[in-house]
Amino acid sequence: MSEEKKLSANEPLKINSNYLRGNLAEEFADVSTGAISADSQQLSKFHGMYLQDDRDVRAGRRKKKLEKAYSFLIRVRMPGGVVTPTQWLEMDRLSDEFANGTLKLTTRQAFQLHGVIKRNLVRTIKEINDAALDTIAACGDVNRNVMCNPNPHLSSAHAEALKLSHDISTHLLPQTGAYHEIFLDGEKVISSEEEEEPIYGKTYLPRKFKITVAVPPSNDVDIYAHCLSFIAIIEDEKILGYNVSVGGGMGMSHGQKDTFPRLADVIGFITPEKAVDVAEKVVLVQRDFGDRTNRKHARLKYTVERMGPDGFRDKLEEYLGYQLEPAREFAFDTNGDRFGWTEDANGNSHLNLFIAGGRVIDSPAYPMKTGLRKIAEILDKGDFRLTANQNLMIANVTPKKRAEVDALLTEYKLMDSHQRSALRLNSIACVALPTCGLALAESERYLPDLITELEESIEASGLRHDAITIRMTGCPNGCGRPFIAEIGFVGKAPGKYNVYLGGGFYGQRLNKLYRESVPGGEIKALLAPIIEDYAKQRHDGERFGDFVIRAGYIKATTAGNNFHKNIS
Ligand code: SRM
Ligand code: SF4
Repeated sequence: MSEEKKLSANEPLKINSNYLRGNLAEEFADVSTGAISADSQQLSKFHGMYLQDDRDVRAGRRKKKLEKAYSFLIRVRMPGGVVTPTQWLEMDRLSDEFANGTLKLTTRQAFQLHGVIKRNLVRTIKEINDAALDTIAACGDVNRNVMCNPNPHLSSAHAEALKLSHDISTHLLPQTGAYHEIFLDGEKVISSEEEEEPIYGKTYLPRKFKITVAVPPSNDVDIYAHCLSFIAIIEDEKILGYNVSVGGGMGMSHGQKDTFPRLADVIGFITPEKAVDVAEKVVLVQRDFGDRTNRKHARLKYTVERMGPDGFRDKLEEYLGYQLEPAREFAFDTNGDRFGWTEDANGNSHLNLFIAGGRVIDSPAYPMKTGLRKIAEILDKGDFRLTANQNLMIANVTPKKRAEVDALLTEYKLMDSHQRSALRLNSIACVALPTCGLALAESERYLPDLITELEESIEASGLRHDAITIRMTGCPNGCGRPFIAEIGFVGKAPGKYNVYLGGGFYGQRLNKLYRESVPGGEIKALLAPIIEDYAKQRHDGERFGDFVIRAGYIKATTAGNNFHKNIS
């Protein structure tokens, strides 16, 4: 990195923040405005919140010369996405008392509350902590929520993988007392001399950092889209160790060629006891070599791209003081969720429920939120597990409780959503409007309707039960990981989307731009002939993403690291 280049504005802000305190406490206490200053907006992210405003009412309020309708998004850190029924009930309560009455299950297995006004912010965070959850490092230039495959019935290896996600998350937590001090009445640290951030230092990371732990054959956590991943290598239900992958990421900006989505590279294998150390050292390499001059170029994926995967591994090994072993063989078969009930060898049952857009909400026709609350109320054991596809698993239901849960599922119509097409069950939509300040177009509020339109072609072509991954985001930041979907829509302007085709079914290949700025109303006409062609011409078992390449709708991506990554 050239030394003459000016550091990005966030760098001095972090240094001068007294370990992420800044003026946050004072500004949260000031109720004369619903907002906080630009600097505080940056710092508050490290503590798991974003200032937003309701974009649906922005223009109306501007006309009336009113302040924007400000509120906060709060994101909860919960490694592997697992919470107890009691914690679910608490989040449900908080969503009604302090937020907009909905719970958002994110693409990274976390809860989000939207619409928390400043006056209630500190109290909400405190009550989240009372439920033994927290929002530390859920956002900001640090390691975020560590993801993990949520299927406890897959094998006993799962528990070990989940434990690793917890261990990594804990190890990489910022050490500053700022969070406790600001939100939990923690004791004030008088001098910052007393504090230290042994891993991050005063400037934390150049940018956000994301880790996943995958248990093949499921790639539900989408390892290729993340900075660092650990892929469990399993023999006889035992984890022998992990393949390590680095340098994935989705975000790009329209028209800026030096920003791009990138698939992670598998760089080696390690035994289980080394995983936390490897996570730390990858973070340290990024801390020291990531680009701190340009936030649009500061993610680990650009560091790996610049050094090359081999160069990055060499540097990592220097930091580790030992070498990675050659990567071991592994195979993924999907990045989606498997829906419905499954039973494990102990007789416990696990239910994976489809939650459109991850939004837990009651509607008169579909009282989902109430139904889930009722289930949480009767569960003595078991847990709620958020999946990386914005869905929900109710896990470890004992045989004693199964009939009661089934009755509630029927009463609250919770299984109805499974009667939909496999296309819908494999969909992801990011939040976008009205809360996301970066959205260029609708996503969560639009994708369900678009899928209804596409389902006409799907049904007519006999593809109702054929899974095709379909993902939409309101802008190219890629929060729904659209660039690895077989069909991806990325907001370009209000009502207009770039349409991408040809991603790999298990997230192993980037898709390619098929058509630019397509009005939403024209998408069905654009895709229906391709869907019909696929139904007629596909080879046995051929995936939609593979078909569109073979049939010549798009050219195969050959650049960079973009192709099939399973080691064979
Ligand atoms: Fe994201 C920013 C929502 C997963 C890439 N993301 C945002 C913000 C906070 C907008 C902002 O900065 O003002 C969005 C808040 C919207 C709202 O109202 O809730 C937002 N991101 C989300 C969530 C809630 C989408 C969802 O519908 O589930 C996901 C929360 C995950 C979590 O629990 O931590 C979410 N974001 C992702 C992912 C997917 C992933 O990590 O698996 C990505 C792509 C992977 C990656 O990081 O490359 C992603 N979000 C971004 C980016 C682009 C980063 C980049 O490298 O360029 C931004 C913008 C930024 O950071 O400047 C962003
Ligand atoms: Fe907002 Fe864009 Fe992320 Fe969607 S992809 S939530 S529009 S930042």
